[in-house]
Amino acid sequence: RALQLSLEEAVQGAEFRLRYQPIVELSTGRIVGLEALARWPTSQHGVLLPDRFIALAEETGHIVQLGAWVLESATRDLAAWRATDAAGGELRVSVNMSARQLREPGFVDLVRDALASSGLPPGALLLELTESILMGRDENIEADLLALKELGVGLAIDDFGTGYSSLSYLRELPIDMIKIDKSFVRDIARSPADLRLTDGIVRIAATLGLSAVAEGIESAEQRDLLADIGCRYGQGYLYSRPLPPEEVADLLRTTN
Ligand code: G
Ligand code: G
Ligand code: MN
Ligand code: NA
Repeated sequence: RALQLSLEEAVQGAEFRLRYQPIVELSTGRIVGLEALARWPTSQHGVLLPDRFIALAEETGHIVQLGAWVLESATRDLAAWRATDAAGGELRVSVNMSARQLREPGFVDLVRDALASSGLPPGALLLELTESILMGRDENIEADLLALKELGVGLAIDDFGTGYSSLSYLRELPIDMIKIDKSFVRDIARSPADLRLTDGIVRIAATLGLSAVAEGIESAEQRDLLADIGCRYGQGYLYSRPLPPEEVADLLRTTN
Protein backbone atom coordinates (compact mmCIF):
# COMPACT_ATOMS: atom_id res chain seq x y z
CA ARG A 1 0.00 0.00 0.00
CA ALA A 2 1.09 3.57 -0.68
CA LEU A 3 0.89 4.60 2.96
CA GLN A 4 3.14 1.71 3.89
CA LEU A 5 5.84 2.91 1.46
CA SER A 6 5.67 6.46 2.80
CA LEU A 7 5.83 5.11 6.34
CA GLU A 8 9.07 3.34 5.48
CA GLU A 9 10.57 6.62 4.24
CA ALA A 10 9.17 8.65 7.10
CA VAL A 11 10.70 6.29 9.64
CA GLN A 12 14.09 6.39 7.91
CA GLY A 13 13.95 10.18 7.74
CA ALA A 14 12.45 10.64 11.22
CA GLU A 15 9.70 12.76 9.69
CA PHE A 16 7.48 12.55 12.77
CA ARG A 17 6.62 15.19 15.32
CA LEU A 18 5.56 15.02 18.95
CA ARG A 19 2.71 16.88 20.57
CA TYR A 20 2.54 17.04 24.36
CA GLN A 21 -0.60 17.08 26.48
CA PRO A 22 -0.19 18.40 30.03
CA ILE A 23 -1.19 16.18 32.97
CA VAL A 24 -2.30 18.32 35.90
CA GLU A 25 -2.98 18.00 39.60
CA LEU A 26 -6.74 18.63 39.75
CA SER A 27 -6.76 20.51 43.07
CA THR A 28 -4.14 23.07 42.02
CA GLY A 29 -4.01 23.05 38.22
CA ARG A 30 -0.25 22.58 38.48
CA ILE A 31 1.31 20.68 35.55
CA VAL A 32 2.99 17.51 36.82
CA GLY A 33 3.66 15.76 33.54
CA LEU A 34 3.37 15.71 29.76
CA GLU A 35 2.12 12.88 27.56
CA ALA A 36 3.98 12.58 24.26
CA LEU A 37 1.68 11.90 21.29
CA ALA A 38 3.08 11.12 17.86
CA ARG A 39 2.03 12.99 14.72
CA TRP A 40 3.00 12.33 11.11
CA PRO A 41 2.99 15.38 8.84
CA THR A 42 2.57 14.26 5.21
CA SER A 43 2.44 16.31 2.03
CA GLN A 44 -0.46 14.24 0.62
CA HIS A 45 -2.76 13.69 3.59
CA GLY A 46 -1.92 16.51 5.98
CA VAL A 47 -0.96 15.70 9.55
CA LEU A 48 -1.86 12.09 10.33
CA LEU A 49 -2.95 11.06 13.82
CA PRO A 50 -1.79 7.85 15.49
CA ASP A 51 -4.96 5.93 14.57
CA ARG A 52 -3.86 6.21 10.92
CA PHE A 53 -0.32 4.88 11.34
CA ILE A 54 0.44 3.19 14.68
CA ALA A 55 -1.36 -0.06 13.83
CA LEU A 56 0.34 -0.11 10.42
CA ALA A 57 3.73 0.57 12.02
CA GLU A 58 3.07 -2.33 14.38
CA GLU A 59 2.22 -4.67 11.49
CA THR A 60 5.30 -3.76 9.49
CA GLY A 61 7.62 -3.65 12.49
CA HIS A 62 8.46 0.04 11.88
CA ILE A 63 7.06 0.77 15.32
CA VAL A 64 10.39 -0.38 16.80
CA GLN A 65 12.37 2.39 15.10
CA LEU A 66 9.56 4.92 15.45
CA GLY A 67 9.18 4.06 19.13
CA ALA A 68 12.89 4.50 19.72
CA TRP A 69 12.69 7.94 18.11
CA VAL A 70 9.71 8.88 20.32
CA LEU A 71 11.56 7.76 23.45
CA GLU A 72 14.71 9.69 22.49
CA SER A 73 12.82 12.84 21.55
CA ALA A 74 10.48 12.87 24.53
CA THR A 75 13.29 12.40 27.07
CA ARG A 76 15.39 15.08 25.38
CA ASP A 77 12.47 17.55 25.36
CA LEU A 78 11.62 16.85 28.99
CA ALA A 79 15.22 17.35 30.11
CA ALA A 80 15.13 20.85 28.60
CA TRP A 81 11.81 21.72 30.28
CA ARG A 82 12.85 20.43 33.67
CA ALA A 83 15.84 22.75 33.62
CA THR A 84 13.50 25.76 33.35
CA ASP A 85 10.38 24.60 35.22
CA ALA A 86 9.50 26.69 38.23
CA ALA A 87 7.82 23.70 39.89
CA GLY A 88 11.24 22.38 40.76
CA GLY A 89 12.11 20.10 37.89
CA GLU A 90 9.78 17.32 39.03
CA LEU A 91 7.94 17.09 35.73
CA ARG A 92 7.59 13.67 34.14
CA VAL A 93 7.05 12.60 30.56
CA SER A 94 4.69 9.77 29.55
CA VAL A 95 5.45 7.71 26.46
CA ASN A 96 2.95 5.29 24.87
CA MET A 97 4.32 1.82 24.19
CA SER A 98 3.28 -0.88 21.75
CA ALA A 99 3.48 -4.60 22.49
CA ARG A 100 5.84 -5.02 19.57
CA GLN A 101 8.35 -2.62 21.16
CA LEU A 102 8.27 -4.48 24.45
CA ARG A 103 8.90 -7.80 22.72
CA GLU A 104 12.01 -6.43 20.99
CA PRO A 105 15.20 -7.79 22.57
CA GLY A 106 17.23 -4.96 24.07
CA PHE A 107 14.17 -2.93 24.97
CA VAL A 108 15.35 -2.25 28.51
CA ASP A 109 18.71 -1.07 27.19
CA LEU A 110 16.93 1.28 24.80
CA VAL A 111 15.17 2.90 27.76
CA ARG A 112 18.41 3.03 29.73
CA ASP A 113 20.19 4.69 26.80
CA ALA A 114 17.46 7.32 26.38
CA LEU A 115 17.72 8.17 30.08
CA ALA A 116 21.51 8.31 29.94
CA SER A 117 21.71 10.53 26.87
CA SER A 118 19.05 12.94 28.17
CA GLY A 119 20.48 12.95 31.69
CA LEU A 120 17.01 12.35 33.17
CA PRO A 121 16.56 10.35 36.38
CA PRO A 122 14.55 7.15 35.68
CA GLY A 123 11.65 8.43 37.78
CA ALA A 124 11.07 11.21 35.25
CA LEU A 125 9.90 8.68 32.68
CA LEU A 126 6.52 6.94 32.65
CA LEU A 127 5.73 4.24 30.12
CA GLU A 128 2.06 3.85 29.18
CA LEU A 129 1.06 0.26 28.53
CA THR A 130 -2.28 -1.06 27.32
CA GLU A 131 -4.21 -3.77 29.07
CA SER A 132 -3.77 -6.02 26.04
CA ILE A 133 0.02 -5.94 26.50
CA LEU A 134 -0.38 -7.10 30.09
CA MET A 135 -3.11 -9.64 29.37
CA GLY A 136 -0.69 -11.56 27.16
CA ARG A 137 1.25 -12.52 30.29
CA ASP A 138 4.45 -12.77 28.27
CA GLU A 139 7.22 -13.83 30.65
CA ASN A 140 9.91 -11.93 28.77
CA ILE A 141 7.87 -8.74 28.83
CA GLU A 142 7.15 -9.18 32.53
CA ALA A 143 10.84 -9.64 33.30
CA ASP A 144 11.60 -6.43 31.38
CA LEU A 145 8.89 -4.52 33.22
CA LEU A 146 10.36 -5.68 36.50
CA ALA A 147 13.82 -4.56 35.40
CA LEU A 148 12.44 -1.13 34.46
CA LYS A 149 10.65 -0.89 37.78
CA GLU A 150 13.90 -1.67 39.60
CA LEU A 151 15.59 1.01 37.55
CA GLY A 152 12.94 3.47 38.80
CA VAL A 153 10.95 4.00 35.61
CA GLY A 154 7.19 4.45 36.19
CA LEU A 155 4.59 2.20 34.55
CA ALA A 156 1.04 3.28 33.76
CA ILE A 157 -1.93 1.37 32.37
CA ASP A 158 -3.45 3.42 29.57
CA ASP A 159 -7.15 3.41 28.63
CA PHE A 160 -7.90 1.52 31.83
CA GLY A 161 -11.19 -0.35 31.76
CA THR A 162 -11.55 -0.59 28.00
CA GLY A 163 -9.53 -3.74 27.33
CA TYR A 164 -10.16 -7.25 28.47
CA SER A 165 -9.77 -6.07 32.02
CA SER A 166 -8.47 -8.54 34.46
CA LEU A 167 -7.48 -7.19 37.80
CA SER A 168 -4.94 -9.93 38.41
CA TYR A 169 -2.13 -8.13 36.63
CA LEU A 170 -2.59 -5.12 38.91
CA ARG A 171 -1.64 -7.38 41.77
CA GLU A 172 1.18 -9.16 40.03
CA LEU A 173 2.89 -6.54 37.90
CA PRO A 174 4.85 -3.48 39.05
CA ILE A 175 2.29 -0.86 37.96
CA ASP A 176 2.36 2.71 39.42
CA MET A 177 -0.53 4.44 37.72
CA ILE A 178 -3.95 3.86 36.19
CA LYS A 179 -5.15 6.14 33.40
CA ILE A 180 -8.95 6.17 33.42
CA ASP A 181 -10.18 6.03 29.84
CA LYS A 182 -11.98 9.08 28.50
CA SER A 183 -15.07 7.01 27.68
CA PHE A 184 -15.76 6.77 31.44
CA VAL A 185 -15.10 10.45 32.07
CA ARG A 186 -17.24 11.72 29.18
CA ASP A 187 -20.65 11.24 30.82
CA ILE A 188 -19.91 11.47 34.55
CA ALA A 189 -21.76 14.77 34.86
CA ARG A 190 -25.04 13.31 33.56
CA SER A 191 -24.76 9.60 34.25
CA PRO A 192 -24.78 8.53 37.92
CA ALA A 193 -23.83 5.02 36.77
CA ASP A 194 -20.70 6.29 34.99
CA LEU A 195 -19.80 8.38 38.02
CA ARG A 196 -20.10 5.34 40.28
CA LEU A 197 -18.03 3.26 37.90
CA THR A 198 -15.30 5.91 37.80
CA ASP A 199 -15.49 6.19 41.58
CA GLY A 200 -14.94 2.43 41.75
CA ILE A 201 -11.85 2.63 39.52
CA VAL A 202 -10.41 5.44 41.65
CA ARG A 203 -10.98 3.34 44.79
CA ILE A 204 -9.29 0.31 43.26
CA ALA A 205 -6.31 2.52 42.41
CA ALA A 206 -6.17 3.94 45.93
CA THR A 207 -6.51 0.51 47.53
CA LEU A 208 -3.57 -0.77 45.52
CA GLY A 209 -1.48 2.35 46.16
CA LEU A 210 -1.60 3.47 42.52
CA SER A 211 -2.17 7.00 41.32
CA ALA A 212 -5.19 7.68 39.14
CA VAL A 213 -5.21 10.01 36.13
CA ALA A 214 -8.51 10.84 34.42
CA GLU A 215 -8.31 11.31 30.66
CA GLY A 216 -10.53 13.47 28.45
CA ILE A 217 -11.59 16.12 30.99
CA GLU A 218 -13.43 18.76 28.98
CA SER A 219 -15.45 20.68 31.59
CA ALA A 220 -15.00 22.19 35.04
CA GLU A 221 -17.97 20.10 36.17
CA GLN A 222 -16.19 16.88 35.22
CA ARG A 223 -13.03 18.09 36.95
CA ASP A 224 -14.91 18.88 40.17
CA LEU A 225 -16.68 15.51 40.23
CA LEU A 226 -13.36 13.73 39.69
CA ALA A 227 -11.69 15.71 42.45
CA ASP A 228 -14.66 14.90 44.75
CA ILE A 229 -14.24 11.15 44.26
CA GLY A 230 -10.54 11.43 45.04
CA CYS A 231 -8.99 11.34 41.59
CA ARG A 232 -5.85 13.41 41.99
CA TYR A 233 -4.66 13.94 38.40
CA GLY A 234 -6.17 14.54 34.99
CA GLN A 235 -5.70 15.69 31.43
CA GLY A 236 -7.99 16.91 28.69
CA TYR A 237 -9.11 19.84 26.58
CA LEU A 238 -10.25 21.74 29.70
CA TYR A 239 -6.57 22.20 30.44
CA SER A 240 -4.92 21.92 27.07
CA ARG A 241 -4.90 20.20 23.71
CA PRO A 242 -1.72 18.35 22.83
CA LEU A 243 0.79 21.15 22.13
CA PRO A 244 3.87 21.52 19.97
CA PRO A 245 7.05 21.56 22.10
CA GLU A 246 7.62 25.31 21.69
CA GLU A 247 4.28 26.02 23.34
CA VAL A 248 4.94 23.70 26.27
CA ALA A 249 7.78 25.87 27.53
CA ASP A 250 5.50 28.94 27.46
CA LEU A 251 2.70 27.11 29.25
CA LEU A 252 5.06 25.93 31.99
CA ARG A 253 6.26 29.47 32.48
CA THR A 254 2.75 30.87 32.90
CA THR A 255 1.12 27.95 34.77
CA ASN A 256 3.68 26.39 37.11
O1 G B 1 -4.11 12.23 20.53
P1 G B 1 -4.12 10.97 19.95
O2 G B 1 -4.85 10.77 18.67
O3 G B 1 -2.69 11.34 19.58
O4 G B 1 -3.57 9.59 20.46
C1 G B 1 -4.28 8.42 20.23
C2 G B 1 -3.56 7.21 20.73
O5 G B 1 -2.46 6.89 19.90
C3 G B 1 -2.94 7.37 22.11
O6 G B 1 -3.85 7.07 23.10
C4 G B 1 -1.87 6.31 22.08
O7 G B 1 -2.38 5.09 22.54
C5 G B 1 -1.49 6.21 20.63
N1 G B 1 -0.17 6.84 20.46
C6 G B 1 0.13 8.14 20.36
N2 G B 1 1.46 8.33 20.24
C7 G B 1 2.01 7.09 20.29
C8 G B 1 3.35 6.59 20.24
O8 G B 1 4.34 7.34 20.17
N3 G B 1 3.52 5.24 20.30
C9 G B 1 2.47 4.38 20.43
N4 G B 1 2.73 3.08 20.48
N5 G B 1 1.20 4.80 20.48
C10 G B 1 0.97 6.14 20.40
O1 G C 1 -3.08 7.59 25.13
P1 G C 1 -4.47 7.81 24.71
O2 G C 1 -5.16 6.82 23.87
O3 G C 1 -5.31 8.00 25.95
O4 G C 1 -4.44 9.24 24.00
C1 G C 1 -5.26 10.25 24.34
C2 G C 1 -6.10 10.63 23.15
O5 G C 1 -7.20 11.42 23.57
C3 G C 1 -5.36 11.45 22.16
O6 G C 1 -5.87 11.16 20.90
C4 G C 1 -5.74 12.88 22.53
O7 G C 1 -5.58 13.80 21.47
C5 G C 1 -7.18 12.69 22.93
N1 G C 1 -7.67 13.67 23.91
C6 G C 1 -6.94 14.35 24.78
N2 G C 1 -7.74 15.15 25.55
C7 G C 1 -9.00 14.93 25.14
C8 G C 1 -10.27 15.45 25.55
O8 G C 1 -10.41 16.27 26.47
N3 G C 1 -11.35 14.98 24.89
C9 G C 1 -11.26 14.06 23.90
N4 G C 1 -12.39 13.68 23.30
N5 G C 1 -10.08 13.55 23.47
C10 G C 1 -8.95 13.98 24.08
MN1 MN D 1 -1.78 7.40 26.50
NA1 NA E 1 -3.26 4.75 24.32
